[in-house]
Amino acid sequence: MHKHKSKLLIIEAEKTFFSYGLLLSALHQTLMKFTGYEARILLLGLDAAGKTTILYKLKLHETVTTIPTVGFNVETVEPIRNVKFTVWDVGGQDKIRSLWKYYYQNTDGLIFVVDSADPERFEEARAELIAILETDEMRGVPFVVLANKQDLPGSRRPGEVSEELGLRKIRGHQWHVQGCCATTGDGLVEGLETLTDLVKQFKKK
Ligand SMILES: Nc1nc2c(ncn2[C@@H]2O[C@H](COP(=O)(O)OP(=O)(O)O)[C@@H](O)[C@H]2O)c(=O)[nH]1
Ligand SMILES: [Mg+2]
Repeated sequence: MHKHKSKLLIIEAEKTFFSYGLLLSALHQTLMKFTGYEARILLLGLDAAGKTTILYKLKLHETVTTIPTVGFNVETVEPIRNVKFTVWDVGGQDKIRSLWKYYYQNTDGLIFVVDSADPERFEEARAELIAILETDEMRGVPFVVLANKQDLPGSRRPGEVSEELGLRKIRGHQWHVQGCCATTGDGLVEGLETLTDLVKQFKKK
């Protein structure tokens, strides 16, 4: 009986290791599609949406440089040469909003993370996303909304998150909604893959 149990445990551990390895190699393959040119990706969302968890899950934290700017922390990550992710919390920071423009420049793609289990903040998230997309520097930039925390009971499905954010009314940007769970990694590579394709189309223009 005991023997049986420990064997199960090992199989379980291997499975976790295996899928984690797969996640990282899939991420690497996705990012490698960018080689040959520079790609600048913004990873934004309200506080507690799951941005830092995503960086850790994708093992992007090892290269994080935190730039403490007056009022907000900017994290910059370069997982492979010439591919740069810049991360900060958006929301309720009107006084420092003018500083963000500097980071918006030359952006090729946006990942906007939403906590799908917190519908009370959908409206705030929607307003922030619209404000970001409306700045001149972000004109035409494609984006992927990560409808995060799909594992939590009561979390809204990607379609509903899309509806609440009014994505269909947004003009001039290619977009996609991807359900995900940052703690397990489910959906993260799929979301990045879609963004990669959208960015490549955008850059061709
Ligand atoms: N259940 C669940 N919790 C999550 C998920 N992603 C993030 N969290 C939790 O949500 C909280 C905020 O996450 P964090 O990454 O710090 O958000 P940030 O402020 O956007 O960087 C933390 O307690 C995370 O563990 C998820 O997919 N599922
Ligand atoms: Mg964070």
